[in-house]
Amino acid sequence: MRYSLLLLIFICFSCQLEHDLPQTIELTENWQFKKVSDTIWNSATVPGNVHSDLLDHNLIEDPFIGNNEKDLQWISETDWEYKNTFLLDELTLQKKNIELNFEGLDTYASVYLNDSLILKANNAFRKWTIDVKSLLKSENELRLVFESTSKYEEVEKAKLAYELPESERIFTRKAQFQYGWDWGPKLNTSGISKLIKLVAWDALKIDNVHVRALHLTDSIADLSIEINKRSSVELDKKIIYHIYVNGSLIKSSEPTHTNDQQFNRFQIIKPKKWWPHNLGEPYLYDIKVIVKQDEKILDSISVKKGLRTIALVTEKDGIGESFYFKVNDVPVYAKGANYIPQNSLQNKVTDGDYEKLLNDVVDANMNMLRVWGGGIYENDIFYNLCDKKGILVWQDFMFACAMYPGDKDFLENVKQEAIGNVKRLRNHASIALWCGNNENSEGWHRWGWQADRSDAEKAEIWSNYLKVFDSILPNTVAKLTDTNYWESSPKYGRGNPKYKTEGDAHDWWIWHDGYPFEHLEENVPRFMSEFGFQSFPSYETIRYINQNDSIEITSDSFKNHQKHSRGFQIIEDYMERDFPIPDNAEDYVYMSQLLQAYGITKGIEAQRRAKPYNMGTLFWQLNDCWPAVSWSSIDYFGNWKALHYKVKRSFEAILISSKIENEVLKTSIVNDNMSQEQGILNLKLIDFSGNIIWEDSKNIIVVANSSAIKYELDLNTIRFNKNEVVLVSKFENSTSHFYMIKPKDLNLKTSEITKTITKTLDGFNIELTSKTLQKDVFLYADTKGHFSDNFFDLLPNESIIIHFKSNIKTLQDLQVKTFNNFIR
Ligand code: BMA
Repeated sequence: MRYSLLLLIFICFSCQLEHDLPQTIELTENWQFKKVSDTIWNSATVPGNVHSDLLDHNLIEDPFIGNNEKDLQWISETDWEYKNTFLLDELTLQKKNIELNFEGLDTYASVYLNDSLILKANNAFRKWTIDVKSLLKSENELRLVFESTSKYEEVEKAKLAYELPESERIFTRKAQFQYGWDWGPKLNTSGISKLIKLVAWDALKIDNVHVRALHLTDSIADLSIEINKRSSVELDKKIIYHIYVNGSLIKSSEPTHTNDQQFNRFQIIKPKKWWPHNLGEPYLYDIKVIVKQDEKILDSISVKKGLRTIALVTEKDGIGESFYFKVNDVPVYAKGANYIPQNSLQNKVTDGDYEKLLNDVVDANMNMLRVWGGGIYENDIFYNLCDKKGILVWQDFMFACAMYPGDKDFLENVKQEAIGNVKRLRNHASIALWCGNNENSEGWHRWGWQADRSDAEKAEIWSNYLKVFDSILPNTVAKLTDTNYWESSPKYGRGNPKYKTEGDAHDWWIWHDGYPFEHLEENVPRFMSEFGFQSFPSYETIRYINQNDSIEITSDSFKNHQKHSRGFQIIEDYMERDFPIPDNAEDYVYMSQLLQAYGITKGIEAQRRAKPYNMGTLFWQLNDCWPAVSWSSIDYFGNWKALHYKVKRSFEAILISSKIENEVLKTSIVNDNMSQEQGILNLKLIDFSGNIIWEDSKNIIVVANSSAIKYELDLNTIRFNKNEVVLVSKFENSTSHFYMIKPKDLNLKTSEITKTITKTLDGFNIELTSKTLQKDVFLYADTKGHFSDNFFDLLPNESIIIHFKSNIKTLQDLQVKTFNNFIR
């Protein structure tokens, strides 16, 4: 028999002190798995999932390559079994309390400890704690049987007299995108998705703390700390609570006997506030609670806490109702994107992946992400990084694009899921909003889901909706946090004219309904929580899908990575409107990325110009869960598409943004800073060889946190051809290039781009120059690396230096594309 290696983690902050701390053993080693119907066991990784385990043993092909996904559907229809054997020493066995914490089981799991059934789990979003003291021996076997979700879904479905939209996934509380989405594969996996911990303790254990800022000003922070603990026996001797802030003891409780929840208040004088990164420092305090009895430490807990106030402001006004976030009383314009799980097989996402993605978010001048409701409540590391980097999080509950059941068991399950996740996340300064669901309400009201149903049926389905989204979830959020709750995103579907005047909006007139991008300029809502457009991913990703060096985008296996039924055609239709259509795959990929960036930044700039009417824009979508053609700005392998580079510019704190209305050029300055800016606005109309056609400068004052038109020019007063010019505007460190007609109609010139490459410590500097304007210059290489800028314009006779960060010694395969080459 092989025994587990026991990983002992003692939470010990001072080894000189005597202690009786809870002991935690993570059961991560020596796991095995098999089909329930098989006899042969194979080693397994925990936390993990069955797809990853099968892949590790070469028992299946990589689901992310070609058409493999299709051949792997049997995995979800199979029951799987995991087991592990572990030893416990006498000291541990003698502890008064011993429990098993299952932090995540995906999904229908029967758990046996030494052949006794200890848990039947039915929610991948819940944590389960089971008292196992009486069952433990020195040698133990833990066995988990995961049954296919469809078995349970069939049973639940049969109980209803009607079919619910998006049945069957709605019956199972697990990541909904695993059933397939319009950007993701159908890989409904199962397994031990998070850690299993054995926790043994004698007198007392702290489960969690909740630190709240009751009152926060520049001079004082009044804080409360709620300590949720359990103690097994009447404490015969008194205990004392100590609170430390940044390592200094700031408060000790009176000695107490109590087993009740301890409620303490304390203060921080002249507190440093937490700010979103674009407005200040996202400062975090280190707050620690230590519980002692006679100088013996019983338990301790630490939290990193950002002190800020945050509120969603929804106030009736002359036009409708506002929708914006106030952080520390400052209205904050939200800039960012919608976030989906980073991998269909979550165990493949490393800490480094989280770090990289959130750095990419900060680099692109974003300050908010929406964790979308069809994925997962993210791991702690995600929120820790958002706290640390100053990224606000709009957190959906995990319900998307469907109507859900409302029976007693389902509701209770949802309630426990909400309590668990809200408690887990409520200390995070980054959490700005809890939102009930993604598009369920819009779907019910606008997607034909009510057709052919009796009034009674409709009433029942809607009342079940209200039970979850108008009762259980808001009540949980209100009871446990100070954070606002929003019932559904969007508030109104795009068929309702109010979508522009109230609440948040999803503008899918673009893409799904085929409206031209200009529609975004004419229709600005109060807060754009979704709008997007697809593009092809990087060459690296395409090669991976095809397992082929050439860029192939029409093969069957590649087409399987476009999950929107009309996706390819929609891209082509939009491209035809505004861009030339290249005749080879490599160029087509480039053009699709320019197209996506063109449309989305057009929307972002119109929305930012409309500040404060509009107070936020989150495009769909930041990232991918597998190699795909999708709406993402960063592809599965972490490569920035043109969109990510271009939103970085469109999200700068100071944005110069122009538009033409009735032949009048109107140049706005958007200022997201909290300070007033004063300086020279310089506008220059140049032709593509660099000749100045017109120029003007103006001293301007831009008030803090504002947007206003700062320059107007009647274009009829100047003689020029719109297809031969670019307007170059400068204010302080910001620059903008504004073209007056569609890219495909620009009369760009073809000329050489000269490049000089020099080695730097961490890569290369690439200096580029050209005699004529080069539009959307794209640098690429087969070697992995990151360009400091890309898809940029090179102005005539001006040199630009781009840094390529890479480990390689020589850069031999650098290639350049320019939009100029596509003008015929
Ligand atoms: C939005 C999202 C997703 C979807 C995307 C693109 O509505 O909420 O459901 O993937 O549109 O279609």
